[in-house]
Amino acid sequence: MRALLLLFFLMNLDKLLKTGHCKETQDQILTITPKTQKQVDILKTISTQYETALWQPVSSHYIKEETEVHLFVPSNSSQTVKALLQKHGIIHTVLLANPNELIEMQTRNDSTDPRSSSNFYERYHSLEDIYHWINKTQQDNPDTVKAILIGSSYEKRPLYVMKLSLNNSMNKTAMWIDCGIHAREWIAPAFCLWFVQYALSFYKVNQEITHILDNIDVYILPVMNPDGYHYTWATDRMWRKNRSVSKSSNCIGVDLNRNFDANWCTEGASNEPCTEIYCGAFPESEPETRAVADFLRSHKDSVQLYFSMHSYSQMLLFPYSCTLDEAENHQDLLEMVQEAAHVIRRHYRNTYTYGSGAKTIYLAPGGSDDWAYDLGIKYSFTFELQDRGRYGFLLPPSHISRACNEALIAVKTIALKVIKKTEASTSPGQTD
Ligand code: 0X9
Ligand code: ZN
Repeated sequence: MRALLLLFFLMNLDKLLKTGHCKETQDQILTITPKTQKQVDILKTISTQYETALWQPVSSHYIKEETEVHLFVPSNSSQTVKALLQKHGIIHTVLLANPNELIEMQTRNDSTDPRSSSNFYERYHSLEDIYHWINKTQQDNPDTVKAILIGSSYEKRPLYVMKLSLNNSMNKTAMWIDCGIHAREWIAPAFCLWFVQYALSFYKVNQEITHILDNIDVYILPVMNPDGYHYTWATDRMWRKNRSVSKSSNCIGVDLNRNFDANWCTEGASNEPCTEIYCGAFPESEPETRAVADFLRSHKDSVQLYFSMHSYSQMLLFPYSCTLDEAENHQDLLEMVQEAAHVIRRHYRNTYTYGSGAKTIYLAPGGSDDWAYDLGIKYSFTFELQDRGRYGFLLPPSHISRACNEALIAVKTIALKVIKKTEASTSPGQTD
């Protein structure tokens, strides 16, 4: 009988581990708040020497006392990591006990023909589906939507910018929105799709978007880091950087938001290819960065407003992130994000913090928003969308609609303010 029981146990061990009835063997996200410098150092060691992925902050450089750390711990390092934490008296709680279920939930719905479904925009989509959607959106709206190929990624995937031009009036200025610089921040590409759909459906219906689109053309890059995004669907949901191969190391990927030419690779970035904030070999070394920078350089006379969409932590940021110095129009930018945050609070009862990047989160040089600002796009913003750390990067599809609507209302608020400010001084726009 005993032998039979043992046999049954062994036969089902694999199932038991996978279903999580044995908790220790599941992937988990832990919340840890280090209380002393010693605990900070131990956490830095754990997050760099053991198989884990930092969710918050993005790199061990930023770990400090009394500040919450979110750490993804895969099942195979769970015991070791927890033993180390315990040994050093570091208290942890489990933020997410079931990340694999959430990941499954996020990808499950991408059925063979998701484009026909009514809630297409309330789901996450694979890169292939997003390419298909770009194409279809252009075909369905030949007079108003144009897909412009601005370059290709390291692995030679196309980078398409969608130009929305709803009104043919002359001398229009433009705004730019990019999504998905960081691969694992899936809510960002979902926002770009949401925005396009909203603009096309509510032009001449909603007064605010009509006024915006009557005055501004919109350039939208739905996935700035297609290689990384594809990799998060195929191999590693936690991947952040692009997928370029380094000449000097076996580690893969450059943080595209450290690769722009804005105090490149100074404090807050790293020249070590194995870190999450690797700045690359030189500014604009990455084809994705180069394509965006080239496009914006050649459209800088018309583009007046720049948005870059990220997650998570609910923040509305503006330059600078690469220095503690204030931007020349700091007060204007502050008023804009302040009003946007108020509007979000009023409509959605949700709290967004705001301010210049360096003072609100951390010094982070080489970012697209700072670079765009220095190019002359004086209204430049980075949004960190939902949530504040309940699900982190694994925001369930049921939250997409709220997350996108609140970001949308913030974009609209800022765009309307920019139109007001620049009404008197519009310059001729480009034709492409
Ligand atoms: O660190 C970043 O690149 C952004 N945060 S994230 O968690 N999405 O990685 C913040 C970017 C703020 N702007 C600049 N650093 N320029
Ligand atoms: Zn990001």
